[in-house]
Amino acid sequence: MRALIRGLPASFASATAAEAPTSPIDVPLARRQHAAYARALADAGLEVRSIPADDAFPDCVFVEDTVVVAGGRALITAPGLPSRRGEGEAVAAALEPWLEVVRAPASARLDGGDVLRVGMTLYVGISGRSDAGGEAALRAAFGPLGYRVQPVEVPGALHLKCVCSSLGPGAVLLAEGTADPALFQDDAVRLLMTPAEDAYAANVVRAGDRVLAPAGFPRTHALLRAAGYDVVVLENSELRKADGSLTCCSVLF
Ligand code: CIR
Repeated sequence: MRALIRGLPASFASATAAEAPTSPIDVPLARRQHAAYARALADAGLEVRSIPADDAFPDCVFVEDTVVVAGGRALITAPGLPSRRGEGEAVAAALEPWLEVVRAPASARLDGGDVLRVGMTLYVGISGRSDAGGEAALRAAFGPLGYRVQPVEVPGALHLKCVCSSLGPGAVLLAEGTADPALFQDDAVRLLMTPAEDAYAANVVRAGDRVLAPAGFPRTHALLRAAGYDVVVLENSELRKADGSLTCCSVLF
């Protein structure tokens, strides 16, 4: 498996945040945290490809939002935040050697952070960033490949994957008190629940046979370990200040 990541721009201190952080983003520390993340992906056996940052896009390190990959196809999204439109072009160029690249219409709103694939279902958060046009774009791109698209309301969260993430084929980690667990039952999933206070830790990256999880959530780490996962804990404080979680910084394909 490969992971596409993107460099952290010099402009990262001006990345978008729903709420101003209590202390400013420490860009050198953010770079070190991002480098440790890239190393953890490589150590888990993934072939890591990196594309250069573009300082014109302070949020471009959050490469997940620019593309949805399934069934050998890459849908370049139409990000819901106007300042992020245009980030996807470099991503399209990087993925073209491996995947069939298609594009969402400009009228749609769709962030990759809103899309969770479980088996042949693409769950899409209908959020402040993704709308019915984004859902339609997903259906147009992936319906012909056999994927079902299931919208999920995510009130109060930036993206669907702020409250859940994939733990590998047929397995999902979900924060209590957020999306309805029954939503996932059709996909015969193994569902693990994080306590509501650990909602941020519901976003993990399954990489090879490891699970990369954010530091500071020992209960969730213990829960994952008890379920048999090999957990790698990563510091993510500076990316979190810009509303970033772990999945945001890579696209696995
Ligand atoms: C944004 O507001 O778009 C970025 N500052 C954070 C994006 C986080 N992406 C993600 O959760 N997939």
